[in-house]
Amino acid sequence: AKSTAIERWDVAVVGAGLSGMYQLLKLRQLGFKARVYEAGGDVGGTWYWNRYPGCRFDSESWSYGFSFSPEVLKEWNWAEHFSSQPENLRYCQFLADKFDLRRDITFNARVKSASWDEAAGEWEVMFEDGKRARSRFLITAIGPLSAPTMPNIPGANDFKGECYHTGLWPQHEVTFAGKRVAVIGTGASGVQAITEIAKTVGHLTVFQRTPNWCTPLRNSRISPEEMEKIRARYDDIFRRCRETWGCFIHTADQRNAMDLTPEEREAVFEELYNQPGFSFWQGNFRDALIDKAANDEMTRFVVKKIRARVKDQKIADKLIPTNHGYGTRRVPLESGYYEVYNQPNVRLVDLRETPIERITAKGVKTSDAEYEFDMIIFATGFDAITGAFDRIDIRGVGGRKLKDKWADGPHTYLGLNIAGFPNFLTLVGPHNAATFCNIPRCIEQNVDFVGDMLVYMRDKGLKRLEATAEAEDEWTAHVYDTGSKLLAMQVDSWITGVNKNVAGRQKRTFMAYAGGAPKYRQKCEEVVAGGYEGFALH
Ligand code: NA7
Repeated sequence: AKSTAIERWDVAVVGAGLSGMYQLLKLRQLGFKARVYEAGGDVGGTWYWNRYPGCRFDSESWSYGFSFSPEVLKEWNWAEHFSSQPENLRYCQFLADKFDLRRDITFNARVKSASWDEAAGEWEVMFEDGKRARSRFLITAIGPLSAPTMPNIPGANDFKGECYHTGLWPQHEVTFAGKRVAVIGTGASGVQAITEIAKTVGHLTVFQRTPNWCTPLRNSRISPEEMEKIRARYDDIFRRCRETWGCFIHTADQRNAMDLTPEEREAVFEELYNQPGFSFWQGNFRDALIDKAANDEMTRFVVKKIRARVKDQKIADKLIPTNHGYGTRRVPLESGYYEVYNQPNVRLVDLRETPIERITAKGVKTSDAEYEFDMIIFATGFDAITGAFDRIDIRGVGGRKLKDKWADGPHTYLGLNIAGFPNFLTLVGPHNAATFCNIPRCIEQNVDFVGDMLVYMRDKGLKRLEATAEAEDEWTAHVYDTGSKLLAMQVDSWITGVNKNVAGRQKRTFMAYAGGAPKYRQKCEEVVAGGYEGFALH
């Protein structure tokens, strides 16, 4: 180690994305000595790393921004209903400037390990450069989708041309004109990137392993006059977000799909399909993601839309998912995605028919052909939700590794703490409502909860918090119960914890919380009212 000086804090926070930034501000306001450690070179988290072309919100911008500061709501103007990554990053930087956050953030500090020192009642955090810090509390603000994964394809490092992962996109400008470009992966990132790249690319080849069900984003610009109208409605907007399951502005239609006549149902689908954002997914019939017959109807409607938009029906066949129904995986929102495949300079390679055998120095070799490229883009996603935890060697009481504890899937209390890991708080952690959320809405709730809890402990002279094993078992069982009815539980996805590129992630578990944010919030309020019920406080 270069330096032996150990920094000491009341609270260390890992990550300076939206959750880490708000947590820092809150801790500062409450009078705690806090430090944030961030692996990147600036604030922004997701919006710092995911600079790929086409990256933008799928949440309505004005429902996504933080609600805690009337000043921010007054000063910040959104330019589009679904804001793009450069603007989102500027928003994060605006927050950092406004609240002078950077003075308490250490950048380019990637945490390597964190271990609980029972004798001292402290966490010791070690960074990749050997530096160390100690704090009474350790808060992770490391995001649910922040550990990018490369495909487990032989030769993935052999390619000699330009090569990028969407989640680790470089700072420099990347151009596509006149180039032969490959995109591997068709999740939410791939769909956004493909659509944007297709506008300027020389020739594009998309390697698709599993097609996803995509519905239109329907983005538009916000004029200054419209922004003023939105600003006047902020109270209503955030109130609405607090009432809905995922804190989006969309509420499920309270009818069951099969109670309507086919014509009535079709009219509802048509109307939702023509509305922006997650309307079709989150605003659909209440049983559409639970009841197979209802889901089949919804799915059939989207098939029809895809077929109408793609000229060559053989290509449409490949773009239509066959192994899962609409909305049972995270729905990519698109702005002309299906039409991309009508372009003469775009080719779709179906990896179910012709799997990739290897990446070569010049391109990609499938079972039936060798393709040459100037650029390969990996839109292959993340080791979701627990992946960012697994990449840090986290050790609790008795040196127990968190990764081992979670080998069969996460076990947590409220998705915020883990038995055996005292004074460790996991914002937006697994089994937290924030995993299925218009995320800043849930971040605000998480951060406020944690802030209140630390103040409660300080006021009472308490120094150690830890979920009881019973509370954790009960919460974990409840989480699985909330997921049990979802058709999504029968599908491989990052929601069910399956990632074919990561060892130990082949079996389905459940990473999210499906009880909805209102129910989660209510549970947290009950916990507080009960004197932090379920936590052992000393
Ligand atoms: P996703 O949604 O996990 O998508 C990753 C995509 O990459 C998906 O289509 C995968 O196919 C594909 N993939 C992964 N590994 C391979 C290999 N080895 N070969 C071929 N194709 C592969 O990640 P995104 O970044 O798009 O989105 C993540 C979230 O970020 C998103 O849900 C939003 O909430 C924001 P598969 O389906 O596994 O067959």
